Amino acid sequence: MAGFDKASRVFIAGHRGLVGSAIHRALIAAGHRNIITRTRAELDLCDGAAVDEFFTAEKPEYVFLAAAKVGGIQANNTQPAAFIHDNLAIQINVIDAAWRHDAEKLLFLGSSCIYPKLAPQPIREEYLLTGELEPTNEAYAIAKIAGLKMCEAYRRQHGFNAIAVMPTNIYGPGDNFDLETGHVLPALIRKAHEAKVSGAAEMAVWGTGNPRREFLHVDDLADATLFCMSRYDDSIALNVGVGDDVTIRELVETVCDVVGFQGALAFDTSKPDGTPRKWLDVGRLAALGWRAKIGLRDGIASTYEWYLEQGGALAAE
Ligand code: GFB
Repeated sequence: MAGFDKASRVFIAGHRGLVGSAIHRALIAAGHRNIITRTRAELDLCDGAAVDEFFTAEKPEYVFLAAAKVGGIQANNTQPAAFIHDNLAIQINVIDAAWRHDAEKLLFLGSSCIYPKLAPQPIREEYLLTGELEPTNEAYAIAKIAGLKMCEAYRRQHGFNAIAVMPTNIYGPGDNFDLETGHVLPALIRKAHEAKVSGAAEMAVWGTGNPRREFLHVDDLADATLFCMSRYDDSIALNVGVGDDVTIRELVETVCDVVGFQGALAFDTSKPDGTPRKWLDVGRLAALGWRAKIGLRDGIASTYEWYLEQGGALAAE
């Protein structure tokens, strides 16, 4: 077997999502010639029989499992059944089919929210399952933990080369700018832009502004996933982050500066803060030779540019 190279048959599950589309761009940029994709209309990953048929026909050698039901704090908090159901179904169908149809390797994407709510900071990989989860995203976290454990179990029982990475909060082109279901960074870009355009005196920010979050540009994450697909073959799910975090207040100040909104900030404390902090220890991946390259301010500026290119608020529809 030649290993993961430009001729490998690579399936990106979820190639239209934020992460999957970045992996798609990165694979094309790296010269991959055999990339297999399916839209949701072509292949429903929650449908086990359809997934099996797809693997029988296409026999992918390398699988990036980037398909997931994701959302911000509000979506997670209000749709727990959909988050646990869809994520478990996708994971069971894709991981199992990849193993049964003799894929060489699968990369699964976890998330930093699967660590305990009050984990010591920065969060090391071994803190997984050492405490209570954050209630606002418990259903999503349980599904993602099951995915990691499935990779571990298939490696142990079947010798299947399934690896996992745990990205911190991701943002970038292709993000969801919907104010109800999206994450904080795209929501703040949209709010600051709309406040500037309408001449509003203030913009609303959820929670107290005190929680701390770490933000990783999705192109950095895609680069890390290609790096791991080429060079990492172990059962420990690797943290992927930038090694640095900011408060939500600091984040919104940078966003307002980039966008050019100079009005006031109105913190709405009827909205949840979520986990107080989730700052990843990225020492393991750094020791293997990978580091994030895109700074937060530059990443926000290019994401804002992308948002404007999509027609501003229309990008959210
Ligand atoms: O990004 P976010 O929705 O999710 O919110 P989490 C992060 C923080 O930003 C919270 C605050 O403290 C929010 O209250 N925030 C301030 C806002 N203004 C806004 C706003 O306009 N919109 C949003 N969405 N937040 C998610 C998990 O947690 O992180 C998911 O629910 C997932 O499971 C994701 O893992 C990475 O960082 O709190």
